[in-house]
Amino acid sequence: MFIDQARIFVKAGAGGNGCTSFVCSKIVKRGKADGGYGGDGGNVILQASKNMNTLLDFHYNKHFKAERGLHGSSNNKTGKAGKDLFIPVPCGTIIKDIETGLFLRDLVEDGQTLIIAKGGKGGKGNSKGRDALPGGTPEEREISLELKLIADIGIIGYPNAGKSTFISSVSRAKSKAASYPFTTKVPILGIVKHFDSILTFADMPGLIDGAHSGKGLGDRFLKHIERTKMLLHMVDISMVERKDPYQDLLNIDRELELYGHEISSKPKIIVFNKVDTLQDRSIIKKIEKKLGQKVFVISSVTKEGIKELLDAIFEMAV
Ligand SMILES: Nc1nc2c(ncn2[C@@H]2O[C@H](COP(=O)(O)OP(=O)(O)OP(=O)(O)O)[C@@H](O)[C@H]2O)c(=O)[nH]1
Ligand SMILES: [Mg+2]
Repeated sequence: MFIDQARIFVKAGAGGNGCTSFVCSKIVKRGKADGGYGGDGGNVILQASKNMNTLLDFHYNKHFKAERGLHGSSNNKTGKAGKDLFIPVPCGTIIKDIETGLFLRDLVEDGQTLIIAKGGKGGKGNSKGRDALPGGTPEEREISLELKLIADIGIIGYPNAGKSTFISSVSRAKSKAASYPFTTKVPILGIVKHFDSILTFADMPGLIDGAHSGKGLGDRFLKHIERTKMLLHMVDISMVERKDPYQDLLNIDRELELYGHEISSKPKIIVFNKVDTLQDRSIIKKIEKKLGQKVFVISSVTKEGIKELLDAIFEMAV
């Protein structure tokens, strides 16, 4: 399941207490102070990982706690520090503090980290000629995680246009394709290699009229194309006798514009899919003329036009 929002509680480890101890012998009852320091508590650290693509885990597991530091002991022995707790999150996770509403960080690159709760410092022992101190208090906070996918190309269009068939034909992504609308329920990422270059494509659930205001969960999905460099707008040309592809393009463009967040100003390639079903292709020229823009004509089934399309996408986006 793809989940793109979560709330979690994080608590770092407490610092270990400093120790009060004196060297004793048969003669000297209370000799030199030798109480060791307490160990530092472990931090809680969020770390972006390219191996994760959903926040689903955080719906089952909401509480995270790092190890505490151990107390100091006699003979100047420092307590063992608590281990840091690393929490992997998908690349593209935006972190906010719930209490203050403050934006904390956007973890984008694989391996990037954020210390989200600092462990308490270990307390000083009495060995330095002063009283021992207790361990420091660890930080704790409630945070929200919001995933906005990181992909180069967003594949958008009405349901059933052939978006998933296309991504499955050019990448190893297994995006279910079927002859009914709304087959794709969550964005699916696919890595496409073309000659020596690599781009990540996001196969989006189909958009419908009113998507910008939440129809068909459109607004939830549109946010995942906010960070793409470019859009690939796919239209089902086999429907030409029943549906006007030109109007389809305008309708979806309008949704992008109404959604905002500058997604309508992204560079866009228009693709007419399912050309294998057309007897008469003259309609394509007519629509191109109306649009004043070149459209790419492909068949994800026969692979016609796919190479030319990838050439153009990679030329524009790499
Ligand atoms: N003839 C033909 N059929 C195609 C082509 N591409 C896709 N299809 C068919 O069109 C139907 C819809 O394909 P999908 O890839 O599921 O479409 P989608 O745009 O991902 O649909 P949603 O996930 O519902 O938005 C399936 O039955 C595909 O087999 C094509 O190039 N030619
Ligand atoms: Mg699909």
